[in-house]
Amino acid sequence: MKRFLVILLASLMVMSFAAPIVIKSSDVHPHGYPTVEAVKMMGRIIEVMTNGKYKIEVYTSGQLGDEKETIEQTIMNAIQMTRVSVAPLQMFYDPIGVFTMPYLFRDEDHFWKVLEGPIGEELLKGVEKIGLVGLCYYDAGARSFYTRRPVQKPEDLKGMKIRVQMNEVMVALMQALGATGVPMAFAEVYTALQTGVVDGAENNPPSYYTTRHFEVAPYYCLDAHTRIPEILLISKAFWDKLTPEEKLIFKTAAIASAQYEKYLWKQMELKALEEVQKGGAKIFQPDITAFQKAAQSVYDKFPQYKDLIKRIQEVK
Ligand code: GTR
Repeated sequence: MKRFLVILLASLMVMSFAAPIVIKSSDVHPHGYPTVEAVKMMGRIIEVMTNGKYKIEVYTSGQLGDEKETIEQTIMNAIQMTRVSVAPLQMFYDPIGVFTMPYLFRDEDHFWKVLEGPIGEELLKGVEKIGLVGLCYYDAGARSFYTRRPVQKPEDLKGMKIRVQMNEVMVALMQALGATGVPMAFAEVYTALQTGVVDGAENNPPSYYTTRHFEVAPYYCLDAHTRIPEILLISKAFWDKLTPEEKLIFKTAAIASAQYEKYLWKQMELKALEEVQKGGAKIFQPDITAFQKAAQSVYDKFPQYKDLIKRIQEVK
């Protein structure tokens, strides 16, 4: 009995005093942004449920690099997690690029039915081929143009240089609209807009607001051309070392964090639209069908997505 107690006490001490295994997680956004807060919340759940064995440290505002770089670091397990847009992930795993097609989803409800249904699951699973495990998707609303000069219809974009994410579909979309897509890291966009290296960019209201891009590109045309989800990725090399029970804890915590992110997102979206207007931005609600028509030719350029697109459209 005494021996048993000694062993029990000794193992309890190991559990509570062993240094936690630190999981480095990257995000290009600052503290307070929904994706960042969601990953922190996931970390708290994991810490409690594993008795402090794991601890997630979120490195914000692109401290660890841009999205392409942090995807590479996560594949190599130099960092363990990264939260990115699926747009730059297309370079590594092409099928997921289907989610960057313009006007792919009928509305928000359709978007979540696809992401949380078999197609979303299949593409999350697909990233295992490149050494990553997809934990969950996060909301990123819809992306729209913001420019230094007003844009109200597709023709207004003609000849403009528009910063895009590192993604082929976005470059093709700009071409279809008569503009030139300039792929560039997120952190460089403010200066590029300020100095006129680009005439505009495109993003959702929370990103437009927190980056303060509205100060240098004050015309926001809500054409909602894409609905590109965020994705939370963990290194497969790290994942494979977890026990089945730990994997379940991580997955459950990720799903909980996704629910939390969706809730934070809704609040942030409203706040962002209010704040950018207070800061001088002019919001324009265009005739979306004109943009939709102009974007149509992008579909011929990506025949590899034909089957997936058909399946996505069939989701009711
Ligand atoms: C944001 C997204 C980021 C990043 C950024 C960009 O909406 O949350 O992950 O992809 O857009 O445009 O680079």
